[in-house]
Amino acid sequence: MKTRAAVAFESGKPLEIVELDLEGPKAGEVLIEIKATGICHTDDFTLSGADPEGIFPAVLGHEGAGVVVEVGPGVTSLKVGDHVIPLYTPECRECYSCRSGKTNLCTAIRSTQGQGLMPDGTSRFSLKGKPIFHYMGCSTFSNFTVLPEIAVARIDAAAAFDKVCYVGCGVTTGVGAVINTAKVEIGATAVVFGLGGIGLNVIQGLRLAGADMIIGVDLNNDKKAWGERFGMTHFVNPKEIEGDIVPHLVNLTKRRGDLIGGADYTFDCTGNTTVMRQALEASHRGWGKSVVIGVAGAGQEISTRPFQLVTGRTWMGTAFGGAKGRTDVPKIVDWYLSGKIEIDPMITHTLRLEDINKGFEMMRAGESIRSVVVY
Ligand code: NAD
Ligand code: AHE
Ligand code: ZN
Repeated sequence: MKTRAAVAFESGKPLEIVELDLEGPKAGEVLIEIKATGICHTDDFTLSGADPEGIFPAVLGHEGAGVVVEVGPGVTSLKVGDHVIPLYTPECRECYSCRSGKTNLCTAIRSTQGQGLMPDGTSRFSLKGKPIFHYMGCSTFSNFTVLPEIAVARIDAAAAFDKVCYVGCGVTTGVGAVINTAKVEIGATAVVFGLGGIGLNVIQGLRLAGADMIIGVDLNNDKKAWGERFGMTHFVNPKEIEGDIVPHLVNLTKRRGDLIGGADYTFDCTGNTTVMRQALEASHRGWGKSVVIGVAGAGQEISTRPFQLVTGRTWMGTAFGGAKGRTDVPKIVDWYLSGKIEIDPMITHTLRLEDINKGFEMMRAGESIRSVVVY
């Protein structure tokens, strides 16, 4: 069949809208009509050429929602007409990692996924007979895409595609980082660095978990109102304070009777390795947990004095908010439907596929929180 897609032919170049050939689903796979897709900073990261796994030409996009239109042989858990969210972190429930119960990082198809291929080692997309690569196993910047059954979550059909597509990455990553990874408790203090599409979801996750003090840090003052909208209690622009940001935050989080200060939890949502260090060092001696969410480019490394860890801070990271996709994504969609979490106000722009490059530009300029493309 044919599918309209925004293709990344080369790193650093705008996406091009073309009609691709798409092979139907093979055994264990499903064909999905994507109805809407968000644009995440990670799509731009890969497009920029900074992703060690970046491979071109490819159909990017990993934050989608749609409908199953065909199932391949052997598919048992999905049927035509199901409303679904593609999962860049699948959940096979059979691999060693899934069975461990200790992680959401299913390993069943990770190696082919990282090579832009389906589990059988081939691509379903092509143009004039030449293969076009998949991306993060999802390729939601195509109107139709093929996914393995284990990488698809069935969701409530009452949920609007142009809103819950955001659960495919940003919402789950931010809220999940708080609940699944950091396991924040009622009354905690927290600092969130970077108030974009991920950071604001960390903030609403902290509100949901009952944190007392939620400090947002961003270089863009426009993000103050955004953070407050979802539960942020204090805002810091590092460019507008005297001196170093770390002692400033440590002092701000000092509670009565505490001689040293520091946040119980900190989250990096920038991908900047200097910020990651600041986040660790702003967490409390003895018990502070600092969660790396941001994705840093090829060759970049983090550093700190080991003493920071010797004195009881924990540096940790999270992918997809520690969520087990087929189990947790339907629940997060239900939280949205019941009003437990918000999505609509964060979707600042809704675009047609032809305008997808404008969505990237607005994200780079800090003008959008989430742009969603509808097909
Ligand atoms: P975004 O562009 O919407 O937001 C980034 C925010 O960080 C912006 O508000 C920007 O002003 C702010 N910022 C940039 N540099 C800063 C600095 N030095 N100090 C303070 N604030 C700064 O991006 P997003 O979609 O929210 O994604 C954020 C990061 O999370 C990206 O690196 C993305 O690749 C990553 N990500 C990771 C996962 C995961 O599973 N770990 C999932 C989704 C996204
Ligand atoms: N491919 C990159 C890393 C990119 C990365 O860290 N991806 C996150 C999801 S970001 C979503 O917006 C992730 O899930 N990672 C776990 C995994 O298995 O890919 C690199 O550095 O090679
Ligand atoms: Zn993402």
